[in-house]
Amino acid sequence: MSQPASQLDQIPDRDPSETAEWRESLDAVVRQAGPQRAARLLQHLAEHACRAGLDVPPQLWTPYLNTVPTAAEPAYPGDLDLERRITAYNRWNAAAMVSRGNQRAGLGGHIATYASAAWLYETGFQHFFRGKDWGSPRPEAGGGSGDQLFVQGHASPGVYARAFLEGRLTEGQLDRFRQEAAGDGLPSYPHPRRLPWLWEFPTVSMGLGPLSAIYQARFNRYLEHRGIKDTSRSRVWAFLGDGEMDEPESTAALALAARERLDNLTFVINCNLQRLDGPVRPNFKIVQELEAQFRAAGWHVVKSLWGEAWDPVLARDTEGALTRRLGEVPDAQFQTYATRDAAYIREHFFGAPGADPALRALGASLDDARLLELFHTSRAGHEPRKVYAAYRAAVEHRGAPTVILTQTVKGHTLGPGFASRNANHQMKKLTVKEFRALRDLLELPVPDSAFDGDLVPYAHPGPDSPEVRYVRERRAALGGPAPARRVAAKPLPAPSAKPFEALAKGSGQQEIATTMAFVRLVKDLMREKETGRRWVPVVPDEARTFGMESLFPSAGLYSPTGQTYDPVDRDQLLYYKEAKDGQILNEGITEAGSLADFTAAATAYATHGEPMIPFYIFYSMFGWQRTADQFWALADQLGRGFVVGATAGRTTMTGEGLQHADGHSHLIASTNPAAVSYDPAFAYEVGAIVREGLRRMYGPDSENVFYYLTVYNEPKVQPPMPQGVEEGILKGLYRYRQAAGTPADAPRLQLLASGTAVHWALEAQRLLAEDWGVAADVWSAPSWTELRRDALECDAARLRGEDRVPYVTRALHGAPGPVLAVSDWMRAVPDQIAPWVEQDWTSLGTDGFGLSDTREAARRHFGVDAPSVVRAALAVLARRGEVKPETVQEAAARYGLDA
Ligand SMILES: Cc1ncc(C[n+]2csc(CCOP(=O)(O)OP(=O)(O)O)c2C)c(N)n1
Ligand SMILES: [Mg+2]
Repeated sequence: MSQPASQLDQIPDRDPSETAEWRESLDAVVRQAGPQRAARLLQHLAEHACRAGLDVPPQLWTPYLNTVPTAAEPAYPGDLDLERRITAYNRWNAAAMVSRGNQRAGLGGHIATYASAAWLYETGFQHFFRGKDWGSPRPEAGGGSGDQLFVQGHASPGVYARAFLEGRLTEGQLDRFRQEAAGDGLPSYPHPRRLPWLWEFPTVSMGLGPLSAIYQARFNRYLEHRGIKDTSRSRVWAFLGDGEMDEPESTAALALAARERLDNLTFVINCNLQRLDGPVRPNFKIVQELEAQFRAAGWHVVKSLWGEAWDPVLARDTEGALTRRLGEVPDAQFQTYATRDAAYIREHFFGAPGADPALRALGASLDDARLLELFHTSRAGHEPRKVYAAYRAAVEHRGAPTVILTQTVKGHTLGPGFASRNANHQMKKLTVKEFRALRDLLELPVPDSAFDGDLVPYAHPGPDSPEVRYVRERRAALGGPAPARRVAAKPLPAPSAKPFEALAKGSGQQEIATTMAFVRLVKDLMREKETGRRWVPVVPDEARTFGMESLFPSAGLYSPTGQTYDPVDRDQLLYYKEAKDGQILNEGITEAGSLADFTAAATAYATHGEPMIPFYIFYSMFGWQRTADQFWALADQLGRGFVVGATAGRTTMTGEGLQHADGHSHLIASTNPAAVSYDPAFAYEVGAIVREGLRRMYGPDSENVFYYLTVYNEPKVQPPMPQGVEEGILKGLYRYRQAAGTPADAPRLQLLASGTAVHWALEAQRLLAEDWGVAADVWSAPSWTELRRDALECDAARLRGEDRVPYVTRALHGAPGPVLAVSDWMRAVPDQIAPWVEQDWTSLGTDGFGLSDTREAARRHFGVDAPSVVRAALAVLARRGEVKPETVQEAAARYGLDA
């Protein structure tokens, strides 16, 4: 029989008959021993070849079995008896705190997630997770970094329960779970901003945790390769839900993690086969799907599925019938087995029509008790030895990140009302009867008399009990408590004045865009002696757009493998220089990845005790609206750094059209309480803002904020900084140029503008004076958002009876005439301050979709160019009777506005 064409036919086969013999041997096995046997032999050979270092394609699937056989498991290093009791206390207290909160305050909470994951955490806490003092190379300098734990948000009650056992939290605090308003309560999920000494990483927005974890592991390497911190003893652990893996961000950076050989990273995916509404893959198998996905990406995959009870049964699976059946039963069916009696399991699992006789025989040999144990509870994720074996396999693996796919039962130990039930994610309390059953199962010394009606007590063995002593000893041996957040970083010295002076001088005759001004400033700051190396430029494949390629040869692009090729532009001054100690993180086209980079760098002051100064510069339109949730997580994680929306504005991106035309990011940014937003007009404003940002974020009383600046690509002559405007820049408003050349009794108004629109306002000022005899004062408003925030604070103070006047009201006080505001953003951006402006308020803006055209045409289209501003100004004045009504039409005709 002729063979179908093979890819290999293209290259000579040195021994075709040998090749044919191999093929025939395989055919013979299929004939004589069956396809299963042949497949098994092939898997053996593939594994063998891999171990021998042969370059063969990786297998994408393996059977639905544990990766590490029981016989190959390492000895368990802990006192299992004690650890069981400790886990029992944690299980109890986690369920108790949620139930009590629900009964007493009607609050929510999650019980089933931790119930399935208890051993995944406990084994880690007892034997793996390293605290901040672990092997610290320089304890005097604030200790090491320890491991970084991304805890599954809905498992947080278990982490709190453990902290209670350790004495890190009190009973009163457990009772204030989700009751934070009065102080000293516990946030629902991991929130560093809410509980900064415990949580390092906010996780509950599904998908952001796995993405951040990858970039965190990557940033740990970056710090090490750049000689900033020895992070070789840190491991990133990310605990994830199998349902969570459906979020696009969860898998977005898998390839990066494998490509960069991040063996300092472990994913633990709790495959309880359920998400919130029901099964994760009702008709398929989530573990197998994830295995293929991770293997294809190049990860080391450890499946940890079955508990020990399965071993003797699998040992009798000589024909592979059981293994096959386990591999074909869809997840939702398996979930059902976990809730049914032995007769159902016999009939549907072992005895389905057409079932393999060997499988039937195997089923018949198992008694009912054994069957229920196997199908109801025996999962690897509930057995510390199995979890330990999987974790060891992960930490010992070199050259690739590891994912542990561990199978559990959602709601394990909580009884038939919870375990494997579709609704269990949302169940917030157990009945007293269920608690009694839990107590008996866990063998906890909680007497009936301790129950207070429906309210169950917490359980604690006492601070000197063997359990607590053991926990403390283990944590001490592993370098202190976990999770833990600690800020040991010292303030950074202020940079020298020179780079800022350069901007304050103005650009003379030269036209430069504010994007370029920012990049030049940062280039100078990166040369600062003490702080220069702490800058971390992050850019998603737009460095050339922003004129940053001049940084390539000087700072270098970070690449853990250095540059293994001869770059095409080697002979050029600005060549594409990659280096192991490169400073720039150029991630390719991933705003999400870049923001994850930024977040790791922006929090290094806490995570690693090393303040870094990241600036993340992106295409304005693809920042806030695309990744606003990550900006929220950044704020939650108390990140500090500069976020720069370049090519900003709805009309400034000549010809790029509506997908690129950003007229609203400032509005989105205004919703993030940690974002200090600016829309500077001039280079000197950029300088003043960055200087103040450095002081506020890295100086002695550093604040947990990050700075957001929008910069433009429109070249302009940059004026020198006028005297005494610094405070106004930072507060958000100052008078830039008073009206001139008009009579004292001329009609007058105030033009407020931000960003590139200040130039239109200045042009309008000239036209109003020259063509219409109207006097306009021009104000620059670098931050509508900060003005509003100040006003909101003043309002609140006034409502408390204090006498505070908002800065914006004071600054404009007495300025004659109405106010007309204009910017390259939608009107709602400047309108933020309208309630606190005493004068008549009108605004112009770029509401609606953008379009592709020249700047001039686009500005005319939105009615924000200088002539449009003039007409609007005349209309406002006409309404007040200060100019003749006809002038409005005259202006339209004169400038061709309605043409
Ligand atoms: C982005 C996002 N979408 C939706 C939710 C709401 N949510 C919280 S937990 C959950 C189900 C989680 O299932 P899984 O990841 O499997 O975790 P498990 O509790 O089963 O371990 C959902 C939908 C969320 N927290 N974040
Ligand atoms: Mg799940």
